[in-house]
Formats: sequence, structure tokens, C-alpha cells
Amino acid sequence: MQFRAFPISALFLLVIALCRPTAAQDGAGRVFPNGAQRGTTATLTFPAMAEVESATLEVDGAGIKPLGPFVKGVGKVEVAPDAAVGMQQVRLVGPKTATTPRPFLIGTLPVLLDAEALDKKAANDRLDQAQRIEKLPVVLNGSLAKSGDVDVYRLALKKDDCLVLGNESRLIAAPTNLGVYVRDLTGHTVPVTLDYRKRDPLYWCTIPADGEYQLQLFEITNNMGDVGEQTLYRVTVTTGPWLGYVTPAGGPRGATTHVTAYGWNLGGKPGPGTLSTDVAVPGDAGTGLPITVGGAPNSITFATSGSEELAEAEPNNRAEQAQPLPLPAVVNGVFGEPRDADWYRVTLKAKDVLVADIEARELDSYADVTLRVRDASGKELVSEDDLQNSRDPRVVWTAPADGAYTLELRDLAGNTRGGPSLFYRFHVAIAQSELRVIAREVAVSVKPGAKAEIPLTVYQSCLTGDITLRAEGLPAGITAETVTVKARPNRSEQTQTKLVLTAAADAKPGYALVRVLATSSGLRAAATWALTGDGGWTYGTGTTDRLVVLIPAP
Ligand SMILES: [Ca+2]
Ligand SMILES: [Ca+2]
Ligand SMILES: [Ca+2]
Ligand SMILES: [Ca+2]
Repeated sequence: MQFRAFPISALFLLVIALCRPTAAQDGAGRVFPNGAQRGTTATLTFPAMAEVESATLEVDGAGIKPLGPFVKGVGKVEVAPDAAVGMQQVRLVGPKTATTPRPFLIGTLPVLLDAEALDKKAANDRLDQAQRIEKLPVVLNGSLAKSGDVDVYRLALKKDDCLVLGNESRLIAAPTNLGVYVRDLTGHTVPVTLDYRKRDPLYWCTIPADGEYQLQLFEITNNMGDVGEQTLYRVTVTTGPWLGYVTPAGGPRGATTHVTAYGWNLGGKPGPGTLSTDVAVPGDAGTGLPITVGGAPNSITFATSGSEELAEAEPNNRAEQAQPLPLPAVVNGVFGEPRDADWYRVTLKAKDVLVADIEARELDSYADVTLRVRDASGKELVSEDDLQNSRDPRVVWTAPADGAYTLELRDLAGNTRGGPSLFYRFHVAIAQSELRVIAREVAVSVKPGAKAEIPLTVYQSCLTGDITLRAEGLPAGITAETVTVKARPNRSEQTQTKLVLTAAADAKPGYALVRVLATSSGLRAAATWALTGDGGWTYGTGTTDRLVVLIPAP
């Protein structure tokens, strides 16, 4: 599909239908509301813990303080006035079980909650039941919990306002395909433009005249008849700034990068637009830095690196125009127009292991990048697109002989589309060692005198030393033997393994937050868990590296 503004189309419905996961997974972490304004207190509800007399809130992050234990899944939290804006994870640990962690967004804006989500007898399905929005900007947080549910809100707008509905429903790990109508009070529809470049489509429109309007929120597919409390939404309603993306999409740590920001109502100009600004990345930043621009209430992730970074230099559409790259390097490029091909050249020695890695989809770029490696004669040696699981391509490949090799990048649908939203970051290096561990359970329960397993997947590239896995911070009475995974020099490999936990017969009930650490010749990685939502959705981008190990109460 092209990057342009489409109305809600059959094609879009087909695409989101195809995106539904096939395997049902645990959604026992659900929490409501899904965020709070900093400097306020909020009452959180975890439906999975409704039967539990007393449970403890655990937060991955700083600035959220529980005001006492949670009773029957409900408790209050205080969000500090200086809490960092962005995503944290919250979960509840009871005497026998723990919920999965869920994204929780701390913001600067007031939150208006769906009256139906708070009170089963309330309704906001029609204009005469509409909830009033007194002041913009505001965050609407609710659920489309019954078949055909519509949530109606009412507000005053001015002629030529650019109204933006910044949708973050999948960001909070909800399986929601949010649809929006903007109507005047007579029911006349204001044409709305849909930008579905990101996993959460954004809606915007220009208001035709001063007056009162209604916003009607609904689930586009009715989730194939499977709507419920999990069909949550979080939408920022604003006539002010909203950030889409920036290019370049990242920069080196310890340096300032000049970027162009793309969004809406930027710099006081209504509608889609751009803004130039600088992004300073601290030397100790992680691999992603949350940034915001021009007073927008939302943030995006700015990628960072420890390498030299270059800008793509057009024209580079043919082998003989290939841009030479030092090794290692990070190139920030874009498929700027239809049929854009971006060629690069590296010089390798025989047996050099080339690691070529694309970041595009991961950064919410619209580009679906393919990567080809060719020798000096033009013969194709490697081709990778990784379309199957919709991930960005990565090539680990050993050069057969000394010489120059070309790397050709294209957008899979590039014959019909091009533009700034089709950006990418291209990492190239020789024999870059890498160690990563993913865990598949986020809470493990061990009875006194019994054993339990933490299943792990270990990813390694070009390691020379064997990998040691161990658990740190186990509760008293629980032990785990270390596990060794053989190093595979000059190779990229994944290994399934597990840590076995053993509880002493007299281990006391309780829990601890445990980290699983992997080390190999100077590299260290903590196992992470991808956060999933109801129905196995993994749209929430958060991860956690803390596992609940629980000795259940008898
Ligand atoms: Ca509702
Ligand atoms: Ca409703
Ligand atoms: Ca290009
Ligand atoms: Ca090009």
C-alpha cells in the first residue's frame, strides 16, 4: 500500500483482519485505566485479581507509587509530578499468582474515562448520552466492550481547527481496530483522513465551522464478534501538536543530531507539517531514547548507536553509483520516490563475517525493506526480506573471497510508493558479537520441595566464549543451577534452553523479582519478556527483564 491518506477502505479492513494472531495467549494482565496524568492519583483495576483479598503492585519504572495493597484487584496509585512521560509496566502479585505486566502510559494531559468502563449501568452510545469534553487537549481512555458499542463524546470546535485523534490503543497492548466518526450535532459527517503508517491508525480532519461536534468511537471489525473488556482504546484529542516521526530516525550517542519532525499542528501551523529541530542523545543513553518535539504530548523512540553515522547520498540507484561504507557504520536512508533503489558498497576480506541489519518497521517506518548482497560481477549471493514474520531483514554472511561487494536495498512495495515515511537505518559491521536472551514465561510458581522451569531462547552472533546463564535475586529457599550454552564462532544461532528452579522443603511463601543474566566473554545480557496483551497481541512495545518467582501460599 502507498503512504497516502486513505479513507477507511475494504483493503484496510482486510489488512487488519490478516493481522489478527492465530494463537490465543494469556491476557491476564489487563488493567484499567491504561495510563494517568502525572501529578495525579488514579484508581487501577486488574480484573484477573478480582477474587484476591490482597495483592502487591509492582512497577517497572519510577514515579508510580501504590497507596497500599490492592484489594480484590483494585487499588490507588500516586503518579509523581516529575514522573517521566512515557511507558512503564505494571503488574499485580497475589499470594498464589501474578498477572503479566502491562503497558501503562504516563502523560501530561488530563484523562477522561469512558463512563461505561467505570459503571456497568452507564451508557454513552448516543448523542443525548454523550460525555462532554470541556477542554482540549484530553486523553480518552475506555473500552468498546459490547458488540456494536459506540462511545460518544461531545465538544466545541472552531472553523479551520485541525482536529487530531492520536490513537494509542495497540500501544497499550489492546487488540483494538479503532474507528472514528466526527459529526456535527445533526449527524452530518466531517470527512476524516486516516494515516495508518503506524500500527495505531491516526485520524485527523479540518473543522468546517464553529460549533458543537460529536466524536463516535467504535471497533471497525467488531473484532470478528469477539469484543469485550479487552477492546480498550486510548486516544488523545487535540487541536495542538502531535508527533508522527522524525528523520533521520536515530543518531550517535553523545552527539546532537539535526532532524526533521513530521506531524500535525507543528509550529503553530494547522494540519500536517514539519519542524526542524535538534535531538541531543546523552552518552549513556540506551538503544532507544524517547523524544518529543514541538510541545507534542506523545513521544516516539529515537534510535541510538555507538557507531559512526552517515546520511545516504543519492544518486545511488545503480551498482556503479553504490555509496562506499566504512565498517562499522550506520546509514540513515529513505526510499524517497517510487522505484528508489539504494546501493552501498563494502570491501571485505575472505572469511570476514558481514552483519547487515535493517531497522525500519521496528521504528514505525512504513518501509518493508529487502536486502541483496552481490559480488563485483553482479552475481546475487544473498537475498533477504523476512516478510513472513514482518520483521526487518538481517543478514549474517561470510565473504567467500577478498573483494568489493554491493548491498542493494529496496522497499518491497517500492514500485508504487516513496516518501519521507519510508525511512530506514542500515547497520553494517564485521563479525559483531551479539548476545540476547528471551524468556517465554513472565511468572513462575514453585511449591516447597518442588522444581519449576524458566524456558529461555538464547540468540548469539559471532561469540567466542561459551554463554553462562544464571538467575539473580531468587527468593530465600530457591536455587537454580547455572546453564552453559556453547559459543558458535562466526555464526548466528538460536538455542532453546531452560533454568531449573528448586525450592527447599521449608521454603516460605513469598516472591521476588528475578533477573536471568547471560554472560559471554565481556558481553552481558538480561533476559527480556515481550509484553503481550489479550489474544496474544504484542503491539505494546514494552519489555521487562524482571520475572516473578513465587512460592505460593498453602
Ligand atoms: Ca464503552
Ligand atoms: Ca458506549
Ligand atoms: Ca534513497
Ligand atoms: Ca536511491
